[in-house]
Amino acid sequence: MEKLKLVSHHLCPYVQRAAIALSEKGVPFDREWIDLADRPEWFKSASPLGKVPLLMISDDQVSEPTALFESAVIVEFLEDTEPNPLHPSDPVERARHRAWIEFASSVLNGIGRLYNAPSNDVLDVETEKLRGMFTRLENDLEARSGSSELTYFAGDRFSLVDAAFGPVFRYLDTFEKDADLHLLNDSHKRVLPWRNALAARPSVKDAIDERYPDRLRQFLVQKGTAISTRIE
Ligand SMILES: N[C@@H](CCC(=O)N[C@@H](CS)C(=O)NCC(=O)O)C(=O)O
Repeated sequence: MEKLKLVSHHLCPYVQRAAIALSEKGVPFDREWIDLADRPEWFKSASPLGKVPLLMISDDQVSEPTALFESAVIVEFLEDTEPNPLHPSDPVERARHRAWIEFASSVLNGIGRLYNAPSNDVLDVETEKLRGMFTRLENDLEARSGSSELTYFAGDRFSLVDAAFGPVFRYLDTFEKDADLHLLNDSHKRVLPWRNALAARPSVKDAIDERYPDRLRQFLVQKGTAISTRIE
């Protein structure tokens, strides 16, 4: 039988996407955590871009495992091979979901720029840009849902868009609690309950270990950037 191993880093949101998809599909998998600051040789040869996640697929004990790289490719592979679809069946809807997953990646890039901001002025600019992105998301949710409630991005059914945004919203917990930095406000009427629903979803909770909040806090403190000075 095929064995799957997800090569992971404790803070990586793209690793979390793959872990969430595996868990939602009920697929058993092992994890191997690596230190990106001290990459093992086997990882350097297995990962063409030097990045996590990797999904290692072993058919038997004899041949070398196949290493899939890029989270989007990994989750699409799981869609192709495993039960419990996380994409809609309608092609237009499916394409729209893929586009919002790209949007989630752009938000992650914005989060990277935010925590790397060297000064408070740049931090303010990046904060405003991210608020604008969450407002764009809010407007899309509002346009699609009308007066009905959406639990997840597409309603009651958990999708890969949710797997992409669960790790995005997780950053906000630390930004709010440790740096008093708020990217969402009361105008995000649909984004806020969606964020709460994702935080309560077992697959999203289990995508990290219990030391994640401390590790992220430590990572932000060690950055030595504007956000570091906001964390005591
Ligand atoms: N497009 C990639 C992004 C993955 C990525 O950026 N991984 C980061 C950690 S979150 C990484 O491995 N960085 C190491 C590096 O860039 O050298 C994906 O979706 O898998």
